[in-house]
Amino acid sequence: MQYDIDRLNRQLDADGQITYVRGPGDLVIAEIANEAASASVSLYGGHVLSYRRHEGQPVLWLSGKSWYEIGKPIRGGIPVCWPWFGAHPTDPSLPGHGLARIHCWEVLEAAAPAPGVTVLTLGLRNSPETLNLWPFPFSLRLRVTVGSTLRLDLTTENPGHRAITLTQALHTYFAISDIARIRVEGFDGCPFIDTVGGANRIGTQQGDITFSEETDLVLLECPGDACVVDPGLGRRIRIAKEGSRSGVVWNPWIAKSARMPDFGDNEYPGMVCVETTNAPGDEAVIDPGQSTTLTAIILTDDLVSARGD
Ligand code: TA6
Repeated sequence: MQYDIDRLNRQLDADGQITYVRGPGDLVIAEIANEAASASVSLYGGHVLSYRRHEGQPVLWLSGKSWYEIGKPIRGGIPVCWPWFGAHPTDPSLPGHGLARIHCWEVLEAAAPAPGVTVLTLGLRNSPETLNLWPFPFSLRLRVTVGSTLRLDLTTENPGHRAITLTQALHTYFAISDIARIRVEGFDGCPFIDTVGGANRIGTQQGDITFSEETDLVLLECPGDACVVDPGLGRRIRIAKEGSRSGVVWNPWIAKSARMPDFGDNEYPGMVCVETTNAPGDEAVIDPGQSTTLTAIILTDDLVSARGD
């Protein structure tokens, strides 16, 4: 897709709160800044790359080794995994985590509805290329709301005559102080599938999730909020959601990091994924003419507790 940056900056700048620039790999990036926060969004992949409140620290993690190349996913930020999560259920030759994050999205709308709030809406529709990957017509919209919180609404409309079944994720990479010092709250008592090494071991989460090795958990029956508690950075990151009863918590640790060319060998301590999903077992089914929305709301607040954690 060719972008007319001058037109974008003239017509879709949200009253001057969005500037479109050419970034790494010549990808077009929407740089968002208002009185509350700043963010950046790659039009390739519909991919939120960064977010921070002015008084806060960066919330999202990006690999220093990420690709910025059409056809390859960006490593970090908030990849849009759609219309399947993980490997394709029947054809392993198809792109992992679906097609949305490796296609160029168009800018549908840009608005500044209130002080300290900027809304950027991106769209992706079926094309001959997507139909080769996934044989269904679709209209996908990602609404990114940047303010004192970061909100993503991923809406799929089914314009076709057949029901469609999605697995999907807002695959958020959070910036943390040290994977060995943080914990993830919100999944106590939830059934999980441990997918490390393809074992797919079933279990039930006991208490908070902490990390001492590669961790790759698909958690089910978890409609509530999750929270990354980071004593090192003195903050909590809360992840609220709508349209999801599942989640994924992932850190590649040492060996898997070394196997990923777009992930630095020593980067794993500084990130954790807490993903807002419709994972397998929590699929979204959309009847003809209907739509479904997956929402993630990210809030940060300072860590103040009697325990001093
Ligand atoms: O969400 C966890 C996961 O499915 C991991 O298994 C790991 O593969 C990660 O996603 C990253 O996948 P990617 O295709 O972006 O390398």
